[in-house]
Amino acid sequence: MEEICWANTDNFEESEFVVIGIPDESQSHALRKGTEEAPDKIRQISNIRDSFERNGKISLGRPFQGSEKKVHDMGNIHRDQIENIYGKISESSKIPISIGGDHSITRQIINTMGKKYEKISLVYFDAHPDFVSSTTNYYGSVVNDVLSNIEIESSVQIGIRTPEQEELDNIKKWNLEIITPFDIHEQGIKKVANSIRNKLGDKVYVSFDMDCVDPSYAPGVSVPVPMGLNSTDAVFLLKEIAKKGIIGMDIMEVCPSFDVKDRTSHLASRIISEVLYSSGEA
Ligand SMILES: [Mn+2]
Repeated sequence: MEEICWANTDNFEESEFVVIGIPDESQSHALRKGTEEAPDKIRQISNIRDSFERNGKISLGRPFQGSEKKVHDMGNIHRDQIENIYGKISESSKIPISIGGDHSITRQIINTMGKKYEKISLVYFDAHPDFVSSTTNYYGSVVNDVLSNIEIESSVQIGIRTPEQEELDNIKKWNLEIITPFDIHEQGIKKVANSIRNKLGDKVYVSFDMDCVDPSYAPGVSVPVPMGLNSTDAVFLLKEIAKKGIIGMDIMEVCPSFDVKDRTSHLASRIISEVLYSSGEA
């Protein structure tokens, strides 16, 4: 298996960040299938598009700002290994960067990390709130399924634009803050970034469903919704959040078989690099 091009150590012990692929879509109800192909595809595209060969040597197209971090790519794991492996990762205070797979994987990651970290501030980038409570343990009920491990007052959802009524009722009931693409349009990206940073606690977990981004930038997702974030705004927010420091991040729902010229996998690779390089920088 190829490693993501941002990985620079084979030694788990010395790494600060750990990349883990979870190629599983067994709890998705989406009509589009294929998110299980994303971890390997994103790694492959990272090596093709984010590196350059100069006189026989490979160099990375690194982000413009920030510094390199020690990154280890653990390869792919099965869904039923999450508790064991993420227990080990969080016990050693390493920061997991997970690549799905369907979004329900986030439930298992947060509920495992919640055994070490209390009051997790969840930053949930998504077109969908995933706050269904009438059905649980699938890709549409993630926020409901992690409620006991997050601090909802310091959590936020970004990019939401197609909630079900049941989800609107839950958002209201729990007083969860929502930032829609129209809010960003109206207030400006810098103001939105500042208000998010002021709201978050010191244990921040970022879950990034690629469908928060507009389908023109990210066509290869399992449930595309028009009128999303542009890629620069999404990454600007991610970087501003990462600068404060995060305990973990995931990038979910990339669906390579519906992509256009691997555009979405390339964006996913760039997002991982920008978060890695920005992390803890301010
Ligand atoms: Mn979604």
